[in-house]
Amino acid sequence: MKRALITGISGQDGAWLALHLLRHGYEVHGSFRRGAERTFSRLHRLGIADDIQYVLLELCEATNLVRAVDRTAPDEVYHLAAQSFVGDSFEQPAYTLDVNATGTARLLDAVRTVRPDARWYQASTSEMFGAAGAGDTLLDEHAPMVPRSPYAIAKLAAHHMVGLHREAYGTFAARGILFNHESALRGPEFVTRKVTRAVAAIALGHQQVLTLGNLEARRDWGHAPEYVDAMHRMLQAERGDDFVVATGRAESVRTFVELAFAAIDVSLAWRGTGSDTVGVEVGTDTVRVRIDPSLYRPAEVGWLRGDASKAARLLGWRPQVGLEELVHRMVRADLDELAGDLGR
Ligand code: NAP
Ligand code: F7E
Repeated sequence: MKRALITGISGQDGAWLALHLLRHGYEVHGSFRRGAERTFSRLHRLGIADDIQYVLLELCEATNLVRAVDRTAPDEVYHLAAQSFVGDSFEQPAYTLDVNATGTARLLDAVRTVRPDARWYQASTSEMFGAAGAGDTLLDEHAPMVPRSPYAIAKLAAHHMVGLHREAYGTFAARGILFNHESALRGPEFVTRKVTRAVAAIALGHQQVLTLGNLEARRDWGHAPEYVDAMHRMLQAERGDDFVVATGRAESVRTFVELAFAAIDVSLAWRGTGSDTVGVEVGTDTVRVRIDPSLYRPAEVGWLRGDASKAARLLGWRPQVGLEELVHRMVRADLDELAGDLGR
């Protein structure tokens, strides 16, 4: 039986990956940190909270990392833990660097010291491409990296540090450059879940309007459970390598919003421009979407679209669930969750 250590088990990907590895017969150890989300609601929702062995792990502290790796003795380390919200990284740049970049360096060193043969998965990100995505450039593993946020800069530093361990110490290290992936377990601060929750609340009459930032940003949104499968495949390959994981289709936040409202049979008509834009429910005069410029980012990544043909060729990985289906599932799940909460 293989043993996996997943850092960040309480997050969206941690939960989906734990489910995937349990189904593949793994002994799964999941890290959590003191004082954070202790109920593991996502793991409970997937019905696997009692199947995980938990280990305390804080990336900002070095010695506890050595103990965590020693106690869990993993064959595979999936390093997912991070300050993952780009917006907050502008408010907390040094903290984000500490957790995402220095924290990764600390954990790499702990693994090299205690468990040098363990395989490493690095949660790298399309945000590292940043400005290079402009003009609908199709981004693959060789595209330039021009980060535009403290989050992306920290992740790029970690990406390089993992590459260095591969080269300098012969570590089996895979770097997954994952584009945005979403699900009903997505954190509510990210735009997709913010939209689908609000749309569900509007459908149930508990919210009137959804307030957003930049509607024009385009993202390549995929289905999270498929993306954790790609992570696993990367660590079963013959050697550690880099892979873009994406759908190849980018749509705007505006389009995502339209699809979400369509899932509750509401059509939107857009009026105004820039921060004066409003989305009005067709057939009524009710404003359903408005803009709050305070939600604009100090520097924005306008366009990200990925080319996952290497993952298809070498890992046999291909995206399955399309955007319309993804949005529909997320709205449906939020309707169920909200209706359940109201029933309690
Ligand atoms: P998430 O839901 O925000 O989960 C992040 C996890 O990291 C949580 O378990 C969190 O614990 C933990 N964590 C945060 N700070 C920590 C610290 N100082 N020490 C230890 N643990 C800490 O993120 P996700 O969407 O699952 O993403 C997983 C990883 O993939 C992240 O590294 C993210 O940057 C990267 N990524 C995500 C996407 C995407 O579209 N989802 C795309 C590319 C890359 P708490 O519950 O205690 O906060
Ligand atoms: O923003 C725009 C916002 O916060 C997407 C993380 O998982 O994926 C994620 O990062 C876009 C941006 O995700 C709102 O300006 C408009 O252009 O959902 P997001 P993200 O920044 O793309 C990457 C791949 C990661 O690696 C990250 O860890 O939507 N946007 N209005 C908004 N975004 C938010 N959050 N809230 C709004 O109201």
